[in-house]
Amino acid sequence: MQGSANLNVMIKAARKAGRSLVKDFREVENLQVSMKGAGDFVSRADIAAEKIIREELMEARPNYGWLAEESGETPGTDPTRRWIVDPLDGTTNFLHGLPHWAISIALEHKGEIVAGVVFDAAKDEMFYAEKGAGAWLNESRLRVSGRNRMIESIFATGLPFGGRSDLPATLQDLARLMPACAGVRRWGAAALDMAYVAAGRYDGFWERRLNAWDIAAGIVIVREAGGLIEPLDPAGSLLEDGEVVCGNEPIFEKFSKVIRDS
Ligand code: 2AM
Ligand code: CA
Repeated sequence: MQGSANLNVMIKAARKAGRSLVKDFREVENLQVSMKGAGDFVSRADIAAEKIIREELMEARPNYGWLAEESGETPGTDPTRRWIVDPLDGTTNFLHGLPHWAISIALEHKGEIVAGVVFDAAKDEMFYAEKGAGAWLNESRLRVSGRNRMIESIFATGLPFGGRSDLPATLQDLARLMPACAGVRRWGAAALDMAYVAAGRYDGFWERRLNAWDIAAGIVIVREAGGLIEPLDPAGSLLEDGEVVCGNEPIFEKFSKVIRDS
């Protein structure tokens, strides 16, 4: 796909940060003897990746606003455009040497996500989309799956960690969904879960209590692949609530009904 200048800037930034993170990921295994040491190392890797992305994006578009996991929000002189960045989604996987983590970069224009990049650097899978130009994985066009039977479908979610208060709600979701479907997966990187829905690898995904930077890029990637994505509360806001349900179009109504039927 011939992307816009903005998309090319985003992809370049993701590749550059990806090289840095892949190098650090190889080091992580050597540090596993001391979890504290490994944790600090991963925090530094995360911050370094964010710095690389920020430098690339801000050099190209110095007037855009900025929202990212590590450095928070900086308004731009152009109030209509904002980068939304998670330099390392799936940090816990990275720390444990699990090759399932990604860089997520989105561009918001007037409150709408117009371009998104989710880069799985360990597997060299670049998922990207631009409004009106389709969703892509490396050189191939993406399309959500066509499955329309719940019992044949696989869904992904994120399970609450570290005492998060949404555990009871998620366990109830699972109790309703698991008997009705072919399986539930939980990998711990929301940006990749959404990219996998776009790629037809999962038929749907839902999760509570996410942040804007976890889901921003995934929103446009899912939509451009022909999927549907909504806030869990139909009257809510995707980016502000961080509670999302998405899936291929044929399954979405049945799937979202099971998830919302709490
Ligand atoms: P992060 O790796 O950027 O923090 C998975 O449920 C989602 O929750 C991920 O996108 C992950 O993003 C986020 N998350 C935050 N803290 C987490 C933790 N301690 N364990 C697992 N996921 C976490
Ligand atoms: Ca994240």
